[in-house]
Amino acid sequence: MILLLITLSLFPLIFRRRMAALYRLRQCHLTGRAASHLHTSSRVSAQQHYKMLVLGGGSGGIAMSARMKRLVGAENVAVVEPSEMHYYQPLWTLVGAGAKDLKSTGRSTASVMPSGVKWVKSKVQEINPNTNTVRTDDGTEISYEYLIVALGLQLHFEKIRGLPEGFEHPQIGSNYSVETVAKTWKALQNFQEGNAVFTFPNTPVKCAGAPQKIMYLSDAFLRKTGKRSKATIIYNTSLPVLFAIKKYADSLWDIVERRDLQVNLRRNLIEVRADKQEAVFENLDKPGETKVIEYGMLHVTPPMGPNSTVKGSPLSDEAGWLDVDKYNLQHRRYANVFGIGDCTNLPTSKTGAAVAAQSAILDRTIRKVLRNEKPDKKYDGYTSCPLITSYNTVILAEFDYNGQPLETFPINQAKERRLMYHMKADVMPHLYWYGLLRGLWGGPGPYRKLFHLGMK
Ligand code: FAD
Ligand code: UQ1
Repeated sequence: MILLLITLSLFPLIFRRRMAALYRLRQCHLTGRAASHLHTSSRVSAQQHYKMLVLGGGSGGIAMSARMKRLVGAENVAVVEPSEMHYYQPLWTLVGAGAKDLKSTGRSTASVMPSGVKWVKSKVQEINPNTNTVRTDDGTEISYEYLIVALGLQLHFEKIRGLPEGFEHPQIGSNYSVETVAKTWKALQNFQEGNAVFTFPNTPVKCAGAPQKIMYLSDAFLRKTGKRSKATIIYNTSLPVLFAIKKYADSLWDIVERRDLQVNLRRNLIEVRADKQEAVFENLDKPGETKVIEYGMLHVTPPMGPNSTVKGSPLSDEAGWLDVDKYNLQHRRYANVFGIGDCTNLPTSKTGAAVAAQSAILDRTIRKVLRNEKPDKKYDGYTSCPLITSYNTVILAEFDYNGQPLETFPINQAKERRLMYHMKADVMPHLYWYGLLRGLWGGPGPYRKLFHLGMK
């Protein structure tokens, strides 16, 4: 198993070298034009046109721009992204628990942008698929032949009364944003006694396991520091289940019972009175019934929703998500528009692991569309959630559109394992920076098939 892990983690590094060599060859070949191939970060000032325009430079946007560079050449690809920094969000769970440094989760957007690809450092304000144009916040119009939408989802702390201003108080944190994740670690360290409360909102979220991972880590931290006996740990979730996939939920229920963690289903956080250290929850099964809980520490998972630019465009479905075909990721009404990741209405759990699998499918779909052929490869909904259950164990949940476990390794992944913790904390970041973002990691599908050969 350790050999397998080493192979997995070396894979992107090996390919990085190969791709770098290929890139150098290409640069020599294009000597005369090489200078214009270095990507630039500039505000756009005139009308621009690109064959392949990518909206959003997060996980899906950078992965697709690397893949599209290989397909159509860097000079034909542009990415619209306003942020100077790119973050590997999955590590924020460990930052909130003091096991990783926030700095180690971020790199400059310039450093992750594939070289030669144009970085338009602006915010997309409007998408007009009927004229094949987008407008940025400085009023510039960019036209495109093909559009890839990777705008992520939006956090809505403001939908909880008392937030975001409540974060000024030291007992509250949230692993979900770069501004609030360090506050989780502060609140955990400062906790003395009383209720430690963790929430899950009444909306779709990204990485649906993250709201409870921080509870398990907090429990472990309080045990380590001798404060656990003075704490009541409460997980108030809007969902009717602890986790959507029964195989993993069964293991998690075992853990919460063993570690004396209180789980209350169908409880939704509606207000934080930070000055009084009170959190107000509504009972979703009994409209009008609310309960006030005093806390010594509060971890908030905010309500989330579609990206507002997608929602305000003809590309959205009724709920505001990007309306794409669930198998080939092509827009359902505009054939030259495609989507990936958290901004889409793909009926699977929104994760970076899902983005990885989607990037390989979308690459294939676009190759086919460019050749006027029918997309053939189908996305099975693969998604994964490494459920961190302590400072050295993980349950590696992996499943598909049907909620069926789709496990990579030929072992029972519903068991807490140290090995999977190392995968999560040490291997995955490399897979992300050198594999996914360089368009070289399309999810573990091929490895799963290899590891299960002969097992059928
Ligand atoms: P993002 O990576 O969020 O990128 C969206 C990009 O769009 C951003 O860069 C943003 O600046 C840009 N953007 C937004 N609006 C505009 C605009 N108007 N114009 C231009 N650009 C815009 N996933 C896992 O697989 N495993 C995990 O263990 C895991 N744990 C997580 C834990 C936490 C605490 C969090 C927060 C997330 C976790 N995830 C995990 C989820 C994962 O990070 C996301 O699912 C993934 O990043 C989605 O990629 P994306 O490209 O769709 O969106
Ligand atoms: C994955 O591919 C991925 O992307 C790099 C993650 O980070 C966002 C993950 O957390 C996971 C679990 C996967 C799936 C990969 C394997 C090897 C199971």
